[in-house]
Amino acid sequence: MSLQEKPDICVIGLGYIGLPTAAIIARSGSKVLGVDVNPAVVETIAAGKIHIEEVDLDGLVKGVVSRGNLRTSLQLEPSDVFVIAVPTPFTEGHVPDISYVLEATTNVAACLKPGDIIVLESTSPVGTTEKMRDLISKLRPDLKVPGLTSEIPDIAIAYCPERVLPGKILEELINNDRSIGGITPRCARKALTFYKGFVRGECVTTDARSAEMTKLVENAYRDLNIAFANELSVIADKMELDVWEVIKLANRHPRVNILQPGPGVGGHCIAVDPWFIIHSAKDEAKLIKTARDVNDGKVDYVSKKSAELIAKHPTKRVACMGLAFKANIDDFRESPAKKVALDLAQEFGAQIDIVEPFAAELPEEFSSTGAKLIDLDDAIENCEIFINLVDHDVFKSIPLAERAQKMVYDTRGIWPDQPRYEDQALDLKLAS
Ligand code: SAJ
Repeated sequence: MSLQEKPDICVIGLGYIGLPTAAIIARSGSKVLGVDVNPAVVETIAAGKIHIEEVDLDGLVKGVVSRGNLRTSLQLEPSDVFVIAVPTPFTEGHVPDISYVLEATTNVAACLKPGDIIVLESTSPVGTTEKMRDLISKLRPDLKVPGLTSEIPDIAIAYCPERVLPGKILEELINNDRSIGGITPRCARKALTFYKGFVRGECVTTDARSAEMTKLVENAYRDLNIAFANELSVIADKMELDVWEVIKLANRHPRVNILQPGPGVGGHCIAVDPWFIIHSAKDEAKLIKTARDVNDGKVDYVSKKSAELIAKHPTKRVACMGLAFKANIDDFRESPAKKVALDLAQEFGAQIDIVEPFAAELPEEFSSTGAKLIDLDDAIENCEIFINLVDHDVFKSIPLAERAQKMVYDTRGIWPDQPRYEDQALDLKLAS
């Protein structure tokens, strides 16, 4: 695509969702313009490279950029479809912040022409798509907008949340079913035609508000189920039971499927989205709020329990295993593992070593703590206490023979055959 050629589709926001989406659409043959406010992101992608880690994304982006199907810019250009995939964080007091969505909408409004389709993919509080519509109507009184005209509207506006799992984004972008919520049924039909161009999963149409709530509900559902597992793990500790064994056995029931406990819930979705529901229905969202509290509380619980173990052994070197918010990715945002490791590094300084195969260096926050990033073999050779925080495959594959003598606090249950450190201490005492 030459610089002058009009794009078919503009994707606004080139992050974990926007970039893979832009690349997949470009692969299907459309001319895509990816737009981002960050010049470094725009330049990196223009050079056929990527600024995030995601399976197979590098090759895909390189291919579509070199074929001229994806180019990038800081500025929007007129096109037929606008896909908005910008962040929707929350502010102080867990209040949803949709300012990036409204800013993107303002920019889109300036480019619109009759026949265009605008789709919001960002996770958003219920009512956001209608707010976009109202903003467009205000900025472009020349256009007939859906829901506010008795005639056939000039444009279509819809909400279609992404539901892809980091680490499997490309696969899930194509194969997952999609909910497409139109401001009107006509809007939903228009957006459906667009998504059918690159999605293999079933695309189900609905209204915009239901689609917005569906996305929030999906992540709140998972948060709640993880909270159940995390609460069980704390109860099991108190009752001196092995939570992994209990869950494994309970899951043999045909209608029971308990998730896995861990050091808390991280990432920028599951720990965030339930707050959008709580914000809209504070008095009613009791379970959802409790789940958030349980999962956030688990991080502090793990920090405290780890600190107690380390304090008992002031001369032993400690390996904190992992910083990522979940297995096999390099994403440390809102990571419970990083929070625990930082708590321990701040309290115990140079006694703490960190093993994170997905990091080239420790995040900035660790700089004054004295903790060091070491490799796995160094940890196996020199550390006596292991605090397992992330279930990376490379950690799971360490054979028992290489770790049998370690004291382990395994918050992810990655080494089911590991002697529990209380028993191990007892065994060692009996043996001596
Ligand atoms: N976790 C546990 N125990 C489990 C499962 C997960 O402790 O049994 C933890 C993880 O370690 C991580 C956090 O929960 O810290 C979230 O991880 P995740 O794999 O459950 O989800 P995300 O945040 O990577 O992606 C979620 C997905 N939502 C659902 O599964 C309902 C994904 O499909 C969404 O697209 C994504 O949020 C999003 O963007 O909203």
